[in-house]
Amino acid sequence: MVEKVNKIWMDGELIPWEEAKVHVLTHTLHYGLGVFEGIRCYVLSDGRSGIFRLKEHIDRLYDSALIGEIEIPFSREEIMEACKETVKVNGLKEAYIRPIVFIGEGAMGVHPQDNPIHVAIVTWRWGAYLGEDALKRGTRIKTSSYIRHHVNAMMTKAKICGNYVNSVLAKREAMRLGYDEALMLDTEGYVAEASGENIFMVKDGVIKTTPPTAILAGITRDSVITIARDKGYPLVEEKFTRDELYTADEVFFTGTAAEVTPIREIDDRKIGAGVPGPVTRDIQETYFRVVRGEVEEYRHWITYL
Ligand code: PPE
Repeated sequence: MVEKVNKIWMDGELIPWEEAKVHVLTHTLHYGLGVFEGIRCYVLSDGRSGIFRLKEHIDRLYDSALIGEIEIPFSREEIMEACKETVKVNGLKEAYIRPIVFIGEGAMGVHPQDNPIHVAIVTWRWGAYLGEDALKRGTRIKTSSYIRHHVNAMMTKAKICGNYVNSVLAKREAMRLGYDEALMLDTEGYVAEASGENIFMVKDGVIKTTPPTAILAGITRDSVITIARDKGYPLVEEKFTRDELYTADEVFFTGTAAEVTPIREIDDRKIGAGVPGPVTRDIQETYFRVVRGEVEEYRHWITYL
């Protein structure tokens, strides 16, 4: 359950949590065309709070809106300021920030005509996405019976609300079968991503991640690619299959919510020694130092509250 906070930003105003409601004829509720983001704000090691890669998330929100032909009635600066304001007004030092842009009530039918565009920003405390234990010991995943979207069926570069029906179905199936997360393949059968995370593998010292074609181009994915390359690890963006993952030395997830989560088992096969490997641990440890503002060279990724 999301822990309630005092205020939600809606259409330019901070309003009480209980009043942030929508009409049942909200177009997005019926047809799924809306766009959103997921951003984290961390307590930094100097005691201040900082939002990680706020600009990149807001830029992606606008890209998603462009892909979905939704015109956001606020400037990027206004939305960034509103994200900061919403965390502050709720007295949160650490938070998950969820901006959502949706089409309101007016016309029905798949053509949204000139229905109003609404923007809301919600903040709450959100701990480890796949659990604290998963961060330390690794998570267990299963190849899904659902495949990820074909690139011309859904726009995979956009974080569109309706895209997530596929994620919900896959996640439910994986959990019902006793796993923590779903590994999703693309329409050609190659590894794509998970219901809410990108995936990386390590084999013989080389890091591989899926090319950003049929996946959401994760901002954590980008941070990890940058960190890994700066550390001197060879890294390629290349297609790979599920059996290549089975025989990898290490596999891990990246995501704003999931951060860097090691994967210890895929389809009941242990990955490597069945515990987080040295490359995963190195990157995870650095990632947590980076988001807490401890690494000078990446401090420009942080927006101080
Ligand atoms: N793929 C998908 C499908 C996805 O939803 C996410 C984020 C990622 C990759 C990683 O992207 P990034 O956060 O930019 O590194 N998933 C968000 C929503 C999770 C949810 O359950 O809600 C998130 O991590 O915030």
